[in-house]
Amino acid sequence: MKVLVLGGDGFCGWPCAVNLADQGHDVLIVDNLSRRKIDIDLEVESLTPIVSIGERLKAWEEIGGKPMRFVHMDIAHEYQRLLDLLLEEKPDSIVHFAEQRAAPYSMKSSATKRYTVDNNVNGTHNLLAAIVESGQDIHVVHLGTMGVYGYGSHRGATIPEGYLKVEVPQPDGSRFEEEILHPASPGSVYHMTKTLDQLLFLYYNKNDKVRITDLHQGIVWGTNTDATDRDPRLTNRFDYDGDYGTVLNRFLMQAAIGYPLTVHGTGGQTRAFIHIRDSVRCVQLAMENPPTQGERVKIFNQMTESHQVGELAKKVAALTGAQVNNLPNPRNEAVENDLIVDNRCFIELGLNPTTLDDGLLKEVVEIATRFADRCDRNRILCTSAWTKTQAQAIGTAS
Ligand code: NAD
Ligand code: USQ
Repeated sequence: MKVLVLGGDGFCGWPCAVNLADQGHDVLIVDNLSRRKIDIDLEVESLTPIVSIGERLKAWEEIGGKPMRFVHMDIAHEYQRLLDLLLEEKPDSIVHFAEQRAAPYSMKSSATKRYTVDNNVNGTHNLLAAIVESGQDIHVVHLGTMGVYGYGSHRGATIPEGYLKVEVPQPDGSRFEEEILHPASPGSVYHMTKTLDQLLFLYYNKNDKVRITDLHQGIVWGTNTDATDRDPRLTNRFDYDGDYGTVLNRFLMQAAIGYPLTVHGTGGQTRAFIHIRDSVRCVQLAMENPPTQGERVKIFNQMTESHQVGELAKKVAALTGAQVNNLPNPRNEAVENDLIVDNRCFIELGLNPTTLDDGLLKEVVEIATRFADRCDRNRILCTSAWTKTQAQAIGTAS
């Protein structure tokens, strides 16, 4: 298949693009390199040294990988170029990773809130409008988030794959059944943009029959895949800082450098997780199993297991001897939540889940240890507060 990978220079996008090329697909990466620019603005760097996109592609070809191409483009603000690209390339599928993805970054200031909404909502809408204007039948595989369902109480109910069956009571006492999009309950401006994406998909699928698969992905951990391990120049990025680092990779990296594990509050939040190797495999499975013409948006829960953050910290501490530090929570989130998730769609498509095992956890600690001298310890704490109350709690209120 010919596939455009939007955001193919990022943490999930790069190993995904490499995997699709490795599977014989014809891959064109589109990225505006905004993630690298945000690192410059924040004065942090990936813990792993990453080479430029040009060097990445050269390295991939040099080791015999099927060549990939790259187009530097901002999909949120270069509509005509995006449309022209679709008309010229006529892709079968487009995998869409190209969004600002960090909740703490989205909550830093009005400027980052507005940037996140503008970038994410415009980018997704431009893509859908361009597909319709191009007159082509292109399958969109979008990376959404488990966070659209929210992290409050689900009262022990299993979270379905996108759609919820509801019974609607009528004034005359009768009832009817309907299947609706699961109610959205975003926990940050970033997560809110993903709930807005869902409505854009619902509309363009209903009105224009655009074929869409929306992957509600959990927190991705790990760094490399078998393919990105083949040459040091293919190494994936490893975010550890308080804005972009995600919880499990942060704990593993903190353990590696002897920094007490930064558990927010009691650590009672439960989240869904998936290893980068499974993330890459899921995207491939979704792309190779598109919905049929006229089928509603396919929604998959792209996660393999759920864990409470505090329990994860204990597990990492037991494995490495790290200390655990319970810090005031900078986020406006429930003290604890339940999270039972239906992920049958991917299992039925043949996913064999990689679960949290000591070997894989140690592998991340080893990578972090190797690059420990690249870590700026001053950038580890999460300083982005959700509200004034949270800012006071963490001591950053002005
Ligand atoms: P990332 O920031 O590492 O990668 C995103 C890439 O998109 C970057 O290379 C960036 O430069 C590019 N990009 C952003 N806006 C763009 C624009 N307007 N035009 C062109 N390129 C643009 O993020 P990631 O961790 O790889 O996440 C990728 C996607 O997966 C995101 O949509 C995110 O919401 C989703 N996701 C990530 C995780 C995770 O744990 N990392 C979990 C669930 C879902
Ligand atoms: N947390 C800590 N200590 C830390 C960092 C985080 O206790 O040092 C806690 C947070 O308070 C939160 C949980 O860990 O309760 C998860 O935080 P996170 O930063 O790992 O994940 P999140 O903000 O939810 O965002 C990440 C990705 C995002 C993706 C989302 C999937 O950055 O792109 O959409 O995971 S999900 O969490 O399933 O919504």
